[in-house]
Amino acid sequence: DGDDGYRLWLKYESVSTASVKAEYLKYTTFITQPGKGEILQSASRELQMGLGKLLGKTVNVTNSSGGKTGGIIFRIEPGADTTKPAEGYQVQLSGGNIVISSKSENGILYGTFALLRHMQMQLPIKGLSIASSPKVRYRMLNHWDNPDGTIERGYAGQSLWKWYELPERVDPRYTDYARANASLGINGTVLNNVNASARFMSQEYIAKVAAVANVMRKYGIKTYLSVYFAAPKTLGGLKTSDPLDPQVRAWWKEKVAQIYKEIPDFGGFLVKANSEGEPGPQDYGRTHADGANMLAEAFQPYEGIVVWRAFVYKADPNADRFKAAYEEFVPLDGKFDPKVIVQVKNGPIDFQPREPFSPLFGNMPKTPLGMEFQITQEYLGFATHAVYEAPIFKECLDSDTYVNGAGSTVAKVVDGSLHGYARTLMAGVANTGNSRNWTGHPLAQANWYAFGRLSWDHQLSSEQIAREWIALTLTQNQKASGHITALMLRSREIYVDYNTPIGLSRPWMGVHFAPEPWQNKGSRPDWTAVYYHRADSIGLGFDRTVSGSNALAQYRPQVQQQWHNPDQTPLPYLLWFHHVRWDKKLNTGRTLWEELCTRFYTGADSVMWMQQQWDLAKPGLDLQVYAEVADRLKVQRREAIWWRDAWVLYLQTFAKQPVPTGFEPPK
Ligand code: GCW
Repeated sequence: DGDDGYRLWLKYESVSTASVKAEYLKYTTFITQPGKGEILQSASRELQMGLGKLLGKTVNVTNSSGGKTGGIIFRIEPGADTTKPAEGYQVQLSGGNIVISSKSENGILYGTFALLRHMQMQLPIKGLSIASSPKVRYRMLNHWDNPDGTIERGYAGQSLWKWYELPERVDPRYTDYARANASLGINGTVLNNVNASARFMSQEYIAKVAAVANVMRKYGIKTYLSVYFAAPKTLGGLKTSDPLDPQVRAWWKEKVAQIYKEIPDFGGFLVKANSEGEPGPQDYGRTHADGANMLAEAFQPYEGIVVWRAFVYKADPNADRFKAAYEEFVPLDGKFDPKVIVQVKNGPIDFQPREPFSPLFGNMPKTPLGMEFQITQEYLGFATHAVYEAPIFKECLDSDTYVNGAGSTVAKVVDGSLHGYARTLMAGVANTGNSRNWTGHPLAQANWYAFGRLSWDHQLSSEQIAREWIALTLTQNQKASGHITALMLRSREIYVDYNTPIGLSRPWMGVHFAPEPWQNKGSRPDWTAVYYHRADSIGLGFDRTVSGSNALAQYRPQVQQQWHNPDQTPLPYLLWFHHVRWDKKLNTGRTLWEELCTRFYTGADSVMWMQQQWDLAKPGLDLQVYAEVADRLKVQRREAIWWRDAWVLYLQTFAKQPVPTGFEPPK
C-alpha cells in the first residue's frame, strides 16, 4: 500500500467487516473535547485521522456533547490525586457514548490510542470497558544518537534528529515519532548518546533540543539529555569538574536553570560516568552518589530527575566484570538524593542474548533502581536477524530475587512495589533510525512495540503483545498470524542456540556482529572473547561459584541454590556459572561437546523453520513486506551457519572430538 512500514502499528486500515463498521459508525458521530489543552488536541487530531482512515468519515470536534449520543467524549475526572501520576484511563460505553476518562490529559491521550487499537483490531463496541494504568512512572527511550547523525549501535540508518537544521526546521517526522511512542505509553525520551558530547549543554544545542521538546510535549513526552560529566571543565572553562567543588555545583545549577528557561517541562539528565573511559566523580576521588547528588541538587527547584547508570566495570583481566556494578553500588544504598534513579542494565555483563538478572535488583532497597533494556539488536544480529525480544524482557522481569521471600520478582523491584520506591523507571535503548520503516528489519518494529507495552504493563504476555502487534501491523488473517506468532515466540531461543547456547557469552569484539571466539587481544585486557567464554583443554564456561569468582554470592541463597551445582543448573545458565568438562554428561543424555554441537546445528537449521513459517503466512501478507522479511531471513540463515561453523571449529580445537554424526555441514 505504499506504506513501506512508515506508519508502524498506526496504519488505521479501512475496517473490512461490514457489521463491525456499521457499529463503529454509530458511535463516532462527534468528538467532545473539553478545553483547548495541547495534549487533548493531539488526542482529537489522532482520533479524527484514525476514524477518517478506518471508516472513511470526517468527525467534528465539539466542546460539549449537548446531551447527544453516538459520540466519543473526553472526560477529565475532577479531584485528581496529586500524589500519583494520573496517567491511567478508562474507555467505556456509557449513556450511548464512548467515554474516555482520566485524571489527566495524558490519560485521555492514552485512552484514545487504546480505543483506536481496539478498533484497528475490529473488536466490538458493545460491552466496551477498558481500564488501565501504568505500573511504572518513567517509561523512556534512550537514544544513543551522536550530534554528527551517527547512532552508536544503531542499525536503521542515521539519527532521526537533524541537529544541523534545528531549531528553524522541525522535521514532521518528529511528530510521527511522538505519536508512535505515545500510543504505547512511553512518556520520556533521551535524545543523545550516553557517551555524551558536552555540546548538548551549549546554548546553541539547548535551543535545538527545545524545538524537539515542543513537539514531544504535545504527546505527553518529556525530553531528557545525556550529560558529559566533565562539561564544567571542557565547556565551562572551569579548572575542575569535581562534584564537591562549589564552582562546579554552581555551574550545573546555572546550566539546569538555563535549560528550564527554554524547556519548562525538561525531564532531566541521564549519566554514564566512570564507565568505559567516560569521566565521572571517581576522577576526583568522589563516589557515584557524590556525582549524582550534585546534579540532583541542581534540579531541586524543578520536576526533573537524574538517572545515573550502573554500567561500570574495571579494565582488570583478573576481576570478574559480572561483580563490578554490585561492588560499586550496593555500598552506596541510601546515599542517593531522592531525585536520583539508578539505571541497571538487563544483565550483569551487557545485554547478552541470555543473561541471569543483575544481582543489584533487590539489593538496593533504599535506592530506586530502573531497568535498562536494549531494544536495538547490538548482540542480537543487528537488522538482519529476526529476534523478538519480549521473551528476553519478560524473562528478566519475571526472575525471582527472593529478597523478601518467594515472589520478589525483578518486576516488583522495578515497579516499586517491593521497596516502595517513589520513582520508578523502565528505559529501552532505542532501535530507531531514519530508515523509511524506522527499525531496518520490519519485525524489529515489534521490539519497540513490546518494550513500550511492557513499560506500561509488565504483566502482558509475550504472546499477547506479539498477536496485537501482528494484527495492527501485518495482518488480521488468523492463519497467517498464527505462523508469525510462532516464528516470533521461538526466534530468541533459535538465535541463542546458534549464537551463545547453554550460557556462553560474548564471542565477539569490535562491532559486535561477527563471531570471533578466538579473539584474545583487545584494546583493554578484559575486552577479549576468551575472557568471557574461558574455553580450554579441560572444558568451557566461567566458574562463578566459590571455586571461581564467587559472583553467585551476590544473589540470595535461594537463587544460589538454583545455580551453584553444575548438575542442577538449568542448561540455559550452565556456562554462565560453571567451567564444565567437555565430556561431562548433561541431563539431556549428551556430553557438553555433543550438546553444544546439537544446539549450534539445530539452531542454524531452525532458521529454515522460521522461513517456512513466514512462507506459510504469505497469503495474509502485503507482498512487499513478505519479500523484505523473506530476504532478510535468507541472510539470517547464511549468517547462522557462519556462527555455527565459527564456534564449532574453534571449540573443536580444545574439545578434540569429531562433530557427532548427523551434524555434517550441508553440501
Ligand atoms: O556494551 C557497550 C556498548 C557501547 C555502549 C555501552 C553502554 C553506549 O558496546 O556501545 O555505549 O555498552 O551501554 O554504555
